[in-house]
Amino acid sequence: MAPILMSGNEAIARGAWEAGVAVGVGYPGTPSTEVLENLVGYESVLCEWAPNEKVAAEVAGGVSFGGRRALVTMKHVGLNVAADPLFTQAYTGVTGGLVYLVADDPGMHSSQNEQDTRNLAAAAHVPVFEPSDSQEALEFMREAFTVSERFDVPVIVRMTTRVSHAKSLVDVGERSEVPPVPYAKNTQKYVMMPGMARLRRVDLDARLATLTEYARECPANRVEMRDPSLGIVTSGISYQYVREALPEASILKLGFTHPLSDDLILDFTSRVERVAVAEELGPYLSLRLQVLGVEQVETGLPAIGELSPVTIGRAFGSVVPPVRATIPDLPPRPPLLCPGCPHRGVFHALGKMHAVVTGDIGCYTLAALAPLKAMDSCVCMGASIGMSHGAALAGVDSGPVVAVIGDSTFAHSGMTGLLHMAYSRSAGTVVVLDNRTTAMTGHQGNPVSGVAIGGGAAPAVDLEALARALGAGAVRTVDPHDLAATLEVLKEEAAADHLSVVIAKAPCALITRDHKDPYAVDEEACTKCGACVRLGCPAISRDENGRAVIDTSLCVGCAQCVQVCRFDAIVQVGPSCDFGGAS
Ligand SMILES: Cc1ncc(C[n+]2csc(CCOP(=O)(O)OP(=O)(O)O)c2C)c(N)n1
Repeated sequence: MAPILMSGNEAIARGAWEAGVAVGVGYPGTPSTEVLENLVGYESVLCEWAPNEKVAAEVAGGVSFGGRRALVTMKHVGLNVAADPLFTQAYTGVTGGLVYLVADDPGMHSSQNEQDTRNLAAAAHVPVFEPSDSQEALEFMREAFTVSERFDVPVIVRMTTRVSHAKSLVDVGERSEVPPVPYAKNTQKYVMMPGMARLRRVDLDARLATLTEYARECPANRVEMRDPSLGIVTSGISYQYVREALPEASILKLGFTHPLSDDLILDFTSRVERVAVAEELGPYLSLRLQVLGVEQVETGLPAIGELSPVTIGRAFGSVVPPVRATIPDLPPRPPLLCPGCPHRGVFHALGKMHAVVTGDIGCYTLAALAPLKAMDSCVCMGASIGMSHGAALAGVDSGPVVAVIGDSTFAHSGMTGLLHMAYSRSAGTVVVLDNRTTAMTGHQGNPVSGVAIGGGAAPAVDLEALARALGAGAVRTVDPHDLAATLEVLKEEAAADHLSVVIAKAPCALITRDHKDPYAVDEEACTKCGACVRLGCPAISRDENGRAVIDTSLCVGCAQCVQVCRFDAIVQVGPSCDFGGAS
C-alpha cells in the first residue's frame, strides 16, 4: 500500500489498531483528543470517553486485567489525575498490554501549565516511548504493546503538540488479532495490600533492570554518526529540529527514553569530541548525562517553551531562516466567546454583581478577559468549587463568592467539590454552565450531554437530581440568554443562606442549528453608550464615530445585546444571506 499522509495522532490510532487493541478510552485534552476520535473509526475496537483520566486509566487497567489490550489517552495534565492508578499499575503489571498515550504541550498552546511527562513516568517507574514523527508514532505504539506484555508493565507513549498535529508519510500495516488471555485469579499480582505490594515493588525493580537492557538494543534508539566534532543527544520533535539546523552533527536519537541505557549514552558520548543535549522542557536527558559525568556544551537552550530549528541553530552558531515570516503591525486579536455563546449571559450577571468568581477550565475561561473581566481564578479542572469554599473560609467579602464550572468539568472533577461543600455546611453558590457539550476541546459528548463517542445517543445524567443528591439545598435552572432572569436568580442564590447550584442551561451556539435572524443597530437610535459592546460579542464593534455596529454575518440572533440596550437601538433584520430560490 502507498504511504499515507497522517498526523501523529492519526498514526497513534492506527498503530494501536494494528497492535490489536480491544478498547480505547480517554478524556479529551489538546493535543491528544484526535487519537480516540480516530480510533473509534476502526473496526473491532470499542472506544469510550470517560468522565476523567483517572476513570479512563482504571477502565483500561480493567481491560488489561481482563486479558485484552487497552489504550488510554490524555493530555499531560490528565496524567496528574490518572497518576494514582498509574503508579500502582506499575506494581501490578498487566495481563493484556496497557498503553498510556500522553500528549505534552510545550509552549502551552492550549494548556494551563507545561509538564515533561518523562519526569512523572520516571517517578512511576514506567517505560516511555517518544516518537518524533508519524511513522514512529505508529511503530512505537505497536512496540509499546509488545513491551507492555513482555515486561509486565504499563507503557507510556509521550507525544508533544508538534508530533501530534504535524503530518508526515506513514507506511501502514495490517491488524494483528491478539487472542484474549483467559482470566485467572491472581491476588499476589493484583491485590496491592502492603504485603503483596512490597513483593511487587521488588519485582518492579527487576522488571526495570531488564527494561534497561532492552533500552540498549531497542530499535527506537539509534546512533547516527556523522561529524564526530559535535554529538547531540536528543529525542522527539527536537530530533527533527537538530537534523534541520545541524545536518552534519552526530546524533544519539532516543525513541525509548525511560529507562535510559547508560551504556548506550556513554558509548556515543565517548565517540564524539563535544556533547550537547537538545530537548524540550526537561531537564531530563541532560540530568542523566550529568549523573553519568558527561561534560556538556553550554547551549543556552531554554527549558521553557518549544524549541525550533532556529533556536537550535542559534545555539550552535548556525543560521536557519525562519519558516514563516511574521507580519509586522498586525492588530492584536484576543480570543473571545463566540457570538451567541450562552456563557456570556452568566458572566454579564456576575459582573453586575461584582462577584468574586472562582473559575474553571473550558471555553468560559475567556470570560476572565476584557471586556467581561468576570473571572478571578482558574487553576485546574474542578478547582473552582473547592476554591470558592476556601475563599469563603478565608473571609473574602469584596463581593459574593461564586464558583463557575462547565458541564464536562463538573462531571470530571467538580462533583466531589460540591459534595465537600455540602458536607462542610457551606452556603456558597455554584454555577454549572450546561451547554450540552465539551466545547473547548471540539464538542465531545460527556455524561451530562447524553452524547456518546462517535455521536450516538447515551444516557444523560439528570443534573438537577445529581446536584440535590450531592447536597445542594437549592437547585435552579436558568436560561442564560435571559439576562434579567439569570441576574435575579444569581443574586437571590448568592444572598441565600444555603448551598445552591444554579444550572445555566442552553446549548453551545456552535452545536445548535437554532440560529435566529440577525440583529442590526439603528444608527439614529444608538447613543454610543457602549453597553452592547461590553458584552464582548465578536459580532459587535464600534464604527469610526463610536456608534455600535453588528456584523450580521456573525450574529446568530441570541438577542443578549437587545436586552442591554436601553434605547431600543438594536432591531432584528432579515436573514444575512438571502439567496432566494424556489419556493
Ligand atoms: C486534567 C485535564 N484534562 C483535560 C483538559 C482539557 N480540557 C480543558 S477544558 C475541558 C473541558 C471543557 O468542557 P466544559 O467544562 O463542558 O466547558 P465548555 O468548554 O463546554 O464551555 C477539557 C477537556 C485539562 N485542561 N485538564
